[in-house]
Amino acid sequence: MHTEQLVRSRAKGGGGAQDATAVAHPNIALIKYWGKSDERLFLPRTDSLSMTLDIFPTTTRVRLAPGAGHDTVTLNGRPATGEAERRIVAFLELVRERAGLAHRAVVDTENTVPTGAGLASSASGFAALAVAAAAAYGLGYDATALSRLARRGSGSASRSIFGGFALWHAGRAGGTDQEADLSSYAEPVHAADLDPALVIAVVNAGPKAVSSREAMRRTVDTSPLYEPWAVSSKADLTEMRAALSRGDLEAVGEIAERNALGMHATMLAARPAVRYMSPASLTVLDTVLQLRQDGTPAYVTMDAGPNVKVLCRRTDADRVAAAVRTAAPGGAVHIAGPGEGARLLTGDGR
Ligand code: 2P0
Repeated sequence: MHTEQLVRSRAKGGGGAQDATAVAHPNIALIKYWGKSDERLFLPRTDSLSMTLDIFPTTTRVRLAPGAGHDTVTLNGRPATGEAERRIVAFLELVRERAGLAHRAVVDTENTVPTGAGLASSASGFAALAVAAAAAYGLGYDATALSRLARRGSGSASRSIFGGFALWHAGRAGGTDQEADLSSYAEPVHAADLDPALVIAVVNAGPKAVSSREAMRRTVDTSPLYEPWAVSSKADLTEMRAALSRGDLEAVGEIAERNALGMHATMLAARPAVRYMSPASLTVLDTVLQLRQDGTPAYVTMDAGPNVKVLCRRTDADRVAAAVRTAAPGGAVHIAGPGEGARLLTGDGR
């Protein structure tokens, strides 16, 4: 019997916890996910690789509500509305279809990411929701199946199922939906003796002008630099895996920096251009270059926003954070290390 059929028959027997709470952390990609080959199934164009953080957890409780006519979703104590609510309800629909159960749910999410920190809360959010909802509805999924499920809420959430470093396989679009869906999931990657830190410089807490979903779509559709980046990202990943396995922080940083700046180049060449870098971002980039020239291994990565994440040794993190604070006063600076994967806190609501 196929795993998902097995799981479904178990759920029909009422094996779900009915009430489950899970926690997950954000992740920062060192090899970026930028562009989809299938928007409906959330299949990325390229493989990506990230570090899960040990700060800013999201905690999500899912309780089945037999007899309720709709899902009730609360984010940080307030009813979810608009796009956020729509995405969570669509995700619950997928879980219900898999479980063969029609019960609506009550979802409570507490996000500790400071507002506007520029860290996609969708990664920790959908990882925590996937783990809690799978337990509540009795799917009985292993970590790989949870990673595939989390991917359907937000691509980067597939990586937050795992702690430390995680590689998300792009998989193969085409074929049947089930074949395509099964082909794309994350898995942990071993990194030898790296002791890394990510110093997160929040230079602008305002909302972003273009969502990452729209920006990556526009880049794939219109940027002449997209395909060259996708090709070079493949080579970056191979080199990154080798650098991680030998614990070479300088190489990890160099590869991560060029991969991220290359991704931003693809967006700058999109029509119309998407530009997330601000003058304050460039100031932090200059500071990191200076740190490097002065002998501290420190490397930047940036996502779909102006904030800058600096990869360095944990022993250098306080010094790097101080330099960044001086260069970009007024913004918050956070220091993160490698964190744990998503996990269930309670499976039965007790
Ligand atoms: C990443 N980002 O690899 C890349 C780099 C932003 C820049 O994953 O459309 O919120 O929900 O799959 O996962 C942000 O995109 O997008 C992201 P969807 P997601 O971390």
